[in-house]
Order: sequence, then C-alpha cells, then structure tokens
Amino acid sequence: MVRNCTIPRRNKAPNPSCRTRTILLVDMDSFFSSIEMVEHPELVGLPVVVGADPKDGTGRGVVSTCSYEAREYGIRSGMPISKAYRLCPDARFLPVDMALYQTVSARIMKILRSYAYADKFQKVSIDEAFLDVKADDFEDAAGIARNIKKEILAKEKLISSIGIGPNKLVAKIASDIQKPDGLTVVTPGVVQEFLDPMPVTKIPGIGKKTEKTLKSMGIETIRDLRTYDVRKLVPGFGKWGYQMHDLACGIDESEVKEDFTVKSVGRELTFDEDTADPGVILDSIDALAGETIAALIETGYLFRTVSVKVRFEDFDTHTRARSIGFMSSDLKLVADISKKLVREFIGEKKIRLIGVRLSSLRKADTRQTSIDEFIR
Ligand code: TTP
Ligand code: MG
Repeated sequence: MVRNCTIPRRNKAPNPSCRTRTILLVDMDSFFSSIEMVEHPELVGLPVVVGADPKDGTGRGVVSTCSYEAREYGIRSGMPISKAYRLCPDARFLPVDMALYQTVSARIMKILRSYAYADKFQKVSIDEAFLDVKADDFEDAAGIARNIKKEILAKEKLISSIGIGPNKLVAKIASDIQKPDGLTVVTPGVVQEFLDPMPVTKIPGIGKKTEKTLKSMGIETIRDLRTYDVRKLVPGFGKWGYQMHDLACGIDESEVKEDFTVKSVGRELTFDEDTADPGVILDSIDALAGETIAALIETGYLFRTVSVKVRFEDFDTHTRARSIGFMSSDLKLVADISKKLVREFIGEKKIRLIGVRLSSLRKADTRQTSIDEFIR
C-alpha cells in the first residue's frame, strides 16, 4: 500500500476489514462567517470577521474565524481582535452566534452521516467529520464527494472542502490543501509522494514543541521523519516515536468511529485589563473553578487532572497540569490545585487570559453518554 518506506516495520495486525478503505474528511469552509453570509446575504464578497467586539481597535478577545476575503488582509483564527481591526478596520465584525452555528452543524452532520458506510461516521469538530464510504474505487469515492458537496450547497448554501485517502491521516491532510471548495483525492499509490515534502507539523499530534525537538535532530519534513531510524526516536518519544514514524510512512489504521466520550471540560477568561494583581487573579481562578466544576457535573463525569492556562500580555502562553490519585468532582480541590499551579506565573508580567481545565475524565456511573461537546 505504501511506497518507498524503507525502514523495517514492526509486525502489525492487518486491517480487520480487509478492504481498501476510501475515507473522506469533510471540512466546511470559513464555517462561522459563511453561515453569517447565508443569514445576511449583503455580506457576501466582503471581509467578514466573527469573534470578539473590536471596540474600534481597543477590544479584547480573539478572532473565531473570518471569510476568505478577510484572510487576504492577513486576518486569522485566534488572532487578537484588536490586531484584526488594525489589519482591516473596514471589515464587518460580527459576534459569535454559537447556537445558530450548532444548529447548522447538526443539519450538516445528518447529511454527512447518510453517506457513511455501515455507520462509519466520526464528527471531529463543529464543521468537520470523517466518513468511510462504500466505493468501488477512488474515482467512485470522488463522485460521492461531489454529491456531498452538491447536497450541502443546495440545502445550506455552504461550501465545503473534502479530502479522500486510504486512511484518516491522508484524508485529513488532503482536505486542507485546496481550500476553499476543494476536492483532493490521494490514491494509495501516491500517498508517500504526497506526504514526503510536507512539514512534520502536518501530522496530527506534532505541535510546536515536537517540531522543535525534531528540528534539533535534523528532521523537518515527513520524508526526513520516515527515513530516520525509528529506534533512535524511541528514547526521546517512547511509543509516540513509533506512532509518528508510522504516520510519516502513511500508515494509519485507526477506524472511523464515533467517539461519545467527553475528553475535557474547561473555562477561560480574558481580563478586561491585563493584570498582575494576585487578588484579581486568584479570585478569577475561584470563579473559573466553580464554572468548570458545574460544567463537569452536568456531563456526569469525574476528573483526575487539573490544568491551568496562562497567557501573558505579550501572548506568551503556558499550561501547567497536576493529576491526583483518585477520581473526583470536588470544587475545593480544583480551586486549590489551580491556585497552586497559577502562583508561579504571578509576578511582574501582566496576565491577559487565564483558564482552568479538567481532564482524564471518567463517567461517574456506568451509563453511556451521548454528550458530544464542542471544546476548542
Ligand atoms: P476551522 O475549520 O478550523 O476553520 P474555518 O471553517 O473557519 O475555515 P477553513 O475554511 O479554513 O476550514 O474551524 C471551524 C470553526 O471553528 C470556525 O469557523 C470557527 C471555529 N474556530 C474558533 O472559534 N476558533 C479557532 O481558533 C478556530 C481554528 C476555529
Ligand atoms: Mg472549516
């Protein structure tokens, strides 16, 4: 299936389905801003930014997303809204209407689910899902993808991009390379030449930190990673060393299946004014701990890990986590641990944002959950 993979492989169980899979990753284009354009057709063709209130350039908070017209000015998701305003003061700035986007998302997911083979459907985020489709070959799968795009356009007036590959890794990367309105097919025979020139950060799970470590080892592209002796990756990365090497070789046997478990619950706060005042920061931690525990209790889960996130005025961002030896839903414990963790960041430098997150969750009872929370 994979060409040019010269490194000896560990024995792996064969794909249980014994068929060449045709996997699609469907991702909506500039999702929130495209929905706003459907609601307000006069915005079509304009730079539209969805996010916090820019308050004539003094606003706090960030850009959720923006239209492709706004991206031409350099505006991006996660950017401070004040910077977006500086880049394009004439853009139309709209607040986030999450209830509307979730309703549209649910309708789109219903359409997508109807194309999946034997219920092999996996929602990844509010605007993204994997489908394993029943197709004779990749040309047939491309026809299915075109039908999906047509149906979403007809019913919702929204544009999507689709990647098709023999596994989830390839489909995901393929979905992103011809946005907007893209359709990219990567057949098994060309997987390796497709992946090889890409930077390692295209592999899900390789973030900035791993990228830096790999760079210090002379690994920058997926080809570099694939041709690196996997045994030398293990001391630094453990099991993840094997996994990322497999992915670099285009091997990903993970199934397309729905994940109903809640991974984490968290709340964040951007201060109205950056602050280094310990009183303000610790009181806010108390409030966030309370909100986070309330959200956790609603899900019916218990936590074992508490983490805090701190973003300084210069956007330098840190997280710290601590795990306890038992499952809990105790508010005081969350507040105490969070405060202990945040203290190391209280000093001269002002803080812009703080967050509290609970993870390593387990259901409080044995009942199955159907909660599929959108947490970014
Ligand atoms: P994405 O699919 O990452 O972005 P997008 O759909 O806006 O644009 P693209 O065409 O590149 O796919 O995210 C889906 C939605 O999630 C996005 O419309 C808004 C929201 N979102 C945030 O609120 N904050 C973020 O940092 C990101 C990346 C997305
Ligand atoms: Mg999208």
